[in-house]
Amino acid sequence: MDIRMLTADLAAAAGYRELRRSVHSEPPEKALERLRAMSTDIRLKVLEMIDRAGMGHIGGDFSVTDILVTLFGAVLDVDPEQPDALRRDRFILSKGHSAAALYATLAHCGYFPQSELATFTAELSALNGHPNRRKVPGVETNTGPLGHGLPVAVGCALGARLRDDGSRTVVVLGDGELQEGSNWEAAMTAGHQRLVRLYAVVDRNRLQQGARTEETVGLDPLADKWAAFGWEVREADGHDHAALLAAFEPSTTGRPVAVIAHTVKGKGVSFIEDRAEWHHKVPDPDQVRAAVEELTR
Ligand SMILES: Cc1ncc(C[n+]2csc(CCOP(=O)(O)OP(=O)(O)O)c2C)c(N)n1
Ligand SMILES: [Mg+2]
Repeated sequence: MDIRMLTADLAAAAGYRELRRSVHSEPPEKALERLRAMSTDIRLKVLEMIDRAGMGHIGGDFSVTDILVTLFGAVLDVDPEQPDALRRDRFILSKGHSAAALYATLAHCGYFPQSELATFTAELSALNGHPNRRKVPGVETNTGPLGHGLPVAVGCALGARLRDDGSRTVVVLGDGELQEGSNWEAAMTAGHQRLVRLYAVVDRNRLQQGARTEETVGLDPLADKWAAFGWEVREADGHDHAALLAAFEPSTTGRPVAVIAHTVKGKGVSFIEDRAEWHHKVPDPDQVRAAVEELTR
């Protein structure tokens, strides 16, 4: 099976503008169906990119896919044709190692041609292993060194407050990433400043590189930690688009919102799911075929 043909077909079936329109005009079930189709498309693209490049972080990519799809498919107020418009929601993928999932999502939405995805990590490609704001439209800040996305997002949210333009800032963090102390300094500032339009999403897959978070530096009770730093905390199934949509409703407490998205690292392919070694293992050709079969079943 040629997965390139397959992903192109799926992308055509769930075009970005159509998807965005449907969120507002179609019955919720129909819109959710489209988001689910977009998630399948993104996972197939990621698989294709990593297969071609021979490198990548498939576990974290599949973990965060449904979060990215919900955000870009239905939540963020952004215009791929004007990625630098002053009034726009800001999105930061702090766990920058999941760049392939971000690139596939941005391309799906029309930030750049889907054909570019084939260059992932190639020499001179804009699509490096970690996102670069100077090279990729839609990337707000460079990420990769973990622990920097939330501090930058707090700055974006303070800027939006000064502009008073109503825009939101959304940052996605890995759970292992939360072991970086810089996050808690930023969280404390956001809570103190009551940055009500700031959302921090934790991709809570309970795995980091090579091990479980709770066996490395434990994070639980994670909701209590965010609450203690002055955040409104919401918990959601990070693979349920409807639950994620609800989690991005405006704050009801005048506080920044922490969304703890309970996820499965490698979600969608059974032999990749919840296994530490699939943090950055690359599937062999038989595994690629098996993964495509499972994702399109
Ligand atoms: C400051 C820093 N230290 C170490 C790394 C290497 N590294 C890349 S991904 C990763 C694990 C991250 O785990 P988590 O945040 O839980 O991400 P996910 O499970 O979603 O892949 C590590 C240690 C890094 N990128 N930056
Ligand atoms: Mg993790």
